[in-house]
Amino acid sequence: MDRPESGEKHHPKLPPQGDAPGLLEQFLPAYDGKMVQKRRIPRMALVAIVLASIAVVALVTGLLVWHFHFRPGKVRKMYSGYLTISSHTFSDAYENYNSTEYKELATKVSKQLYTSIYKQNGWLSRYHVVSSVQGFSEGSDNGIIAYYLSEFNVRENRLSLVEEALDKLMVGGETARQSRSGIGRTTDNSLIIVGMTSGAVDARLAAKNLKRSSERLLHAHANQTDSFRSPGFPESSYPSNLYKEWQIRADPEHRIRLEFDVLDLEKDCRNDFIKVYDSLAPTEKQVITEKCGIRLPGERFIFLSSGNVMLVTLYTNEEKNFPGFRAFYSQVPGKIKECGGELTAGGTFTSPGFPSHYPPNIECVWNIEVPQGKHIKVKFNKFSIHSPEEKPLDCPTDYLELKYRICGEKPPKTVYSIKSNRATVKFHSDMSHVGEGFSGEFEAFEPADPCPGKFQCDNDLCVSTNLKCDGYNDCGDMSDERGCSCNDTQIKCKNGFCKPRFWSCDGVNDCGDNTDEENCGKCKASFFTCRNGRCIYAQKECNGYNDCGDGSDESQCEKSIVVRCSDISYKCKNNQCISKLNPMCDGEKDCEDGSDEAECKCGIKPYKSSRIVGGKDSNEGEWPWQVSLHTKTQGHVCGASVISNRWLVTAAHCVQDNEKYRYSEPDQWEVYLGLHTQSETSKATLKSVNRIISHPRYDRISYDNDIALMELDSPVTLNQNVWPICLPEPTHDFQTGKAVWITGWGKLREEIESVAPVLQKAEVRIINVTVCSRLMDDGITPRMICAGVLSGGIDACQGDSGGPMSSAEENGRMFLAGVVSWGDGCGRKNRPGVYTRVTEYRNWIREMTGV
Ligand SMILES: *[C@@H]1O[C@H](CO)[C@@H](O)[C@H](O)[C@H]1NC(C)=O
Ligand SMILES: *[C@@H]1O[C@H](CO)[C@@H](O)[C@H](O)[C@H]1NC(C)=O
Ligand SMILES: *[C@@H]1O[C@H](CO)[C@@H](O)[C@H](O)[C@H]1NC(C)=O
Ligand SMILES: *[C@@H]1O[C@H](CO)[C@@H](O)[C@H](O)[C@H]1NC(C)=O
Ligand SMILES: [Ca+2]
Repeated sequence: MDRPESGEKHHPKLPPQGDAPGLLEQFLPAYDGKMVQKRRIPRMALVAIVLASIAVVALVTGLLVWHFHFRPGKVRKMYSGYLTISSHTFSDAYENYNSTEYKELATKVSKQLYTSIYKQNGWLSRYHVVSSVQGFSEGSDNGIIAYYLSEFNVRENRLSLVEEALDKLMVGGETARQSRSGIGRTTDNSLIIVGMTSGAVDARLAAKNLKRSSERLLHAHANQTDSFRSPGFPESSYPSNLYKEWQIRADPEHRIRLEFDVLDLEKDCRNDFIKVYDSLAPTEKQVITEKCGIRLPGERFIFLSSGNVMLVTLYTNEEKNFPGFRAFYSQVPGKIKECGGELTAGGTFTSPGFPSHYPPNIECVWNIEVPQGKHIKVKFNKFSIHSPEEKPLDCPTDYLELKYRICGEKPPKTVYSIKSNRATVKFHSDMSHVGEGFSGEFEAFEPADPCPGKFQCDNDLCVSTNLKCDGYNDCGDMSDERGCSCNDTQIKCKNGFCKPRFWSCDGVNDCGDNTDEENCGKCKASFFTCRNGRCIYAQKECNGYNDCGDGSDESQCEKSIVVRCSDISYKCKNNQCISKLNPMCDGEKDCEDGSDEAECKCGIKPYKSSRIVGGKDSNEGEWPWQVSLHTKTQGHVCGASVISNRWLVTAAHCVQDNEKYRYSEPDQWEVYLGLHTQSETSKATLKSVNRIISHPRYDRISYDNDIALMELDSPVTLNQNVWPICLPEPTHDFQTGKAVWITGWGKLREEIESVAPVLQKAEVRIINVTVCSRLMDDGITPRMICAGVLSGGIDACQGDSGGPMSSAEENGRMFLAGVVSWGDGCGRKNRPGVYTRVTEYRNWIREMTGV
């Protein structure tokens, strides 16, 4: 049998950190706009007034009664936006909120906002509470842009009137910065306001119990990256009920580049979230993005502003606090080189700023021309353009215009062909909500033979002919899987598709018509299938009683209740067993003693990916538990996983002696932690091995118990590139059909030349054990787990023996589901890979290492 191959890369890089900027409580300048006018009252009128007063009191009393009983409640609403002021010239003093200039202008702006804008409209002045200035920035023509925040206390039934009135105030909308329509223009020394925008602020921010604080960062720098982080990060979780702002500025004619390397917030965006604005004020109209949860492998959280300011906010609620985030910012030139141009012959083009998210408010035009007589084909390897949920197809906000507007998410390798030798491609983004952008390739093709030597999909993609009828949707539109006759490694779906046999009975409907999931020994509908094969009424699942006999009906519940212990129920430190599926480190305290969440400093990718490379290469720092095991004479030979600062898990077959090499001896090995590219070992942490513990029952013939432990000679410092993966408890269930990741450089002892320079990754799916065993000639023991590659071409990836099979659980945390052992790994699509089932060795690992 072949040794398996698997691959994932990982390589961290820490950007330079700037000084943490000072924090200050921000006080809203209180401005009472109501002018008190004194008037002399003639004596004679007094009597009348007293009488009238009595009437008024009676009336008011009546009104108050009405008010308390019938009057609709008031709601606090915040609006914000900016004013463009042409009568002042920007200077650095306006950046410092302590300066006299700042304070004077801020007072003036708040005052004038009330007197010459809100007061012009009765609804607005009636409900206005206070307005404040959030900051100033450079406007065009030496002017100043003032960002404001206004609070209104509005009767509920008047909300729409206030909103309407505010909308009418808008001058110039998006183009307010250039607008000359002149509101509030006066002749005295008041400000000349030439433009205004206004929009609602996220209603959650109006919540009253928030601790509000803001941090005004100094300027971003051109060749320097500065950072900021959520309060307490990384030592402790962020506080509850927080609302915090960070203002970022850059020089005029520059943009701000913002990158989150760590983001670990509560999963539910209604509770905790960050927002990034293309403004200094938190107006919904200029939200670039809203994020919560965990940054997933390969997700790029890099954003660009349209102008020279940006605002980042963090909102948290009372419950469930998580580590938070860290972000880096710098300034980049305003002109983006990837925006438009003349393209000829063939090549690539990307959305502006790619691989950052594209900035708001930008338009780019490319003119493509290929030789006369040929046509143009554009293939997108990445396509993600924001489209509003309510109108996903019209692309009213952001779009790429080829033959027509396209937006939304398209699968990799989406192709558009243009029946002409010229094309104009236009990209447009509006003022809010951005996407990851696109990366496209274009080429000329002969209209008569669009796919020389290859199979042409219905969607115009060309794929290698041996991908036809292999059960994988290589075209993206299934056209390579139609009209096939299946061979004996495949199952024939009723709808005509062929699928690899190993996808049957894994709970995932691969055929599309469920053929592959029929006859799998499942109980009928309305019954629950126990792990021991018994069928019980579905209502008996999660009722607190062990109806199956093996506990499986009480082991996968959403809520945790204390149950009788069984082999498959999770046991807390206090020996109570609970009914929840995989409760360990899922972010919720399930055991009364909290032991399920006690040791969870594992399995997150704590840090940044600074270099984005296409295809199957990993990003740096994506798999910080991945280890490269070198021997002194052969270089890289096996993978391993970090499980603590002292211990690694690898495969037993990596540490067996043969005629030539003494792999079982610690002094043969060099351990590289935090390595990304094999040629850059100098950037990784090098350790020696103190001790190797191979599993005593490892079987060289069957590869049973293919697991070993390595102790480092000294503890490694955990950092963004070196971080332990979580070990699953024996009761942890990695369900059949679940997608997991394998990683490695793919070099095998036997084939030294085949090493992949950059850590590779591949998504694989867990295969039904019974099915796998049948396919692998009964070579599968209960201590093994099979997985097959999910997608990709023939050479999707290669892996290393001993490397991790990483499974992202509920809250994004990674668990070590398997150790790459044998089989075809992900090198070939039509054979499964076999992995050591780590849950079987949890107690052994604890005994040997204390981890
Ligand atoms: C503003 O004043 C406060 C208090 O006097 C001080 O702590 C802070 O550093 C000042 N900030 C700037 C940017 O000058
Ligand atoms: C930044 O670096 C580039 C090239 O390294 C250099 O040309 C430029 O002058 C630098 N800018 C600043 C502000 O130091
Ligand atoms: C069955 O078909 C697949 C996909 O075309 C191919 O890779 C495999 O080699 C075939 N197997 C046999 C036994 O012919
Ligand atoms: C695996 O497949 C067998 C039949 O091939 C079926 O009895 C069993 O329930 C399946 N297991 C799972 C976990 O789906
Ligand atoms: Ca838990």
